[in-house]
Amino acid sequence: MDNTSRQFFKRACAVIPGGVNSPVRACHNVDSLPLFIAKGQGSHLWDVDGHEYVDFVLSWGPMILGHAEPSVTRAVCEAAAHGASYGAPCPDEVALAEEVVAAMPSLEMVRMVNSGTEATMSALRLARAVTQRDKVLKFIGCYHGHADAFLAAAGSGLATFSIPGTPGVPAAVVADTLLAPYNDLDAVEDLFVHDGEQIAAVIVEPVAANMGLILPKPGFLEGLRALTIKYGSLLIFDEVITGFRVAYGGAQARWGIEPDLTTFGKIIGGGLPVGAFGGKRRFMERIAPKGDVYQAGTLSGNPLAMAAGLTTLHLLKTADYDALEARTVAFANELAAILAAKNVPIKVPTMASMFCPFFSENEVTSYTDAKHCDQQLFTSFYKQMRARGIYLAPSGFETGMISFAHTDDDFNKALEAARAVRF
Ligand code: KE4
Repeated sequence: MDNTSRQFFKRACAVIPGGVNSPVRACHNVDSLPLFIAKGQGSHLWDVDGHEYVDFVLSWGPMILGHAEPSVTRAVCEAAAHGASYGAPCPDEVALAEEVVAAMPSLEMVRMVNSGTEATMSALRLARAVTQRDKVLKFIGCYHGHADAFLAAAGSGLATFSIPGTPGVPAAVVADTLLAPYNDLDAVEDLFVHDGEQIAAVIVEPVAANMGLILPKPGFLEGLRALTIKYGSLLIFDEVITGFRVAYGGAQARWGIEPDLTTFGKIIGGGLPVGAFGGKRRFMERIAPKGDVYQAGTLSGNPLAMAAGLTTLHLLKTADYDALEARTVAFANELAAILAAKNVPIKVPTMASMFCPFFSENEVTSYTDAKHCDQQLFTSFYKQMRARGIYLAPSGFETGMISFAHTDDDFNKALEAARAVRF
């Protein structure tokens, strides 16, 4: 068993809340202890006990090229040899900003930050300043990082007001956060009819990946674009996961929709801490020091993270996303067939190189649907797959990720492990 992980976890729990630096890593949702990872290489991870795994988490998205990709590693090492951070502009932050802007027609400028949370927090502040409105509309089950305004839960009954989703968030802060079910355009229209003149922005995961993987219904994103234009609100696409994952140009390229602001994270840092938010010049030039909307960060644009992100995007620009998607679909379909043969309710939707095993009879189109999936079956599946060297996201409310480094052997090993699962 994972004795060394167990020992590390015991030590960690003495000095780190819950023994982890981000809650989902604690594996509470799957009644397991976290594995402490010693190294990653390509599509594989090794834990501190020497066990090898095929990795379908990929650090929750960033590692689309696989772990320790040689060019990315070399770029980071070379940058590190010149110093880790200057607190001053460096050439690579200009180059990375140019690459991100060039990737999406909706972008004219971006600001680098250090996480997706910072990106969405800053984008909301900008939207509120630009529109001089306070309310933000988000979708139940979508996650945009842990800034207070987004940690809202649905109020009781039919009330559209939100209540704090966690202690420490003042009710006043989420009073301006409106909630609607994902894929429910009628609910969004009702909120706009009622509050439209006060809504600064709608923020949405164009493909929801934080309640399992839920695709937008036909017309949903287009409807959000039309409503935000009609009422003078900004549309924020949170592409922290989908950016450079579902296409080089992100979900906005796949759906042909230009949001007003876009937030990024994960892939644009190549595994190092990077986030970004961007949009048209008329919006972004409101950001200090050009404009009057304050936003800052000591390590924003630091040379190491920029080198990792820039090298990653350079490699992705010529990568075959269609081939990766085809491999993902083939794997997910075979996985669904194997599990269905075990007489369990199973759906395995995909989007580009993302997949998600929902133990459900029905298609999952909202957080309510996702909550009705059988989490006990997921936990049993997770544990048996991990015991056979397959490293899945430790929650039925996360999404599986596939990299350009995954091989046929990796897929066959995962399918073989799934065949051996007993429910
Ligand atoms: P970070 O602050 O964790 O870099 O990004 C927040 C964020 C923003 N927007 C979306 C769509 C996101 O998915 C995230 C973070 N994703 C989760 C995994 N689903 C991070 C994993 C974790 O919290 O440890």
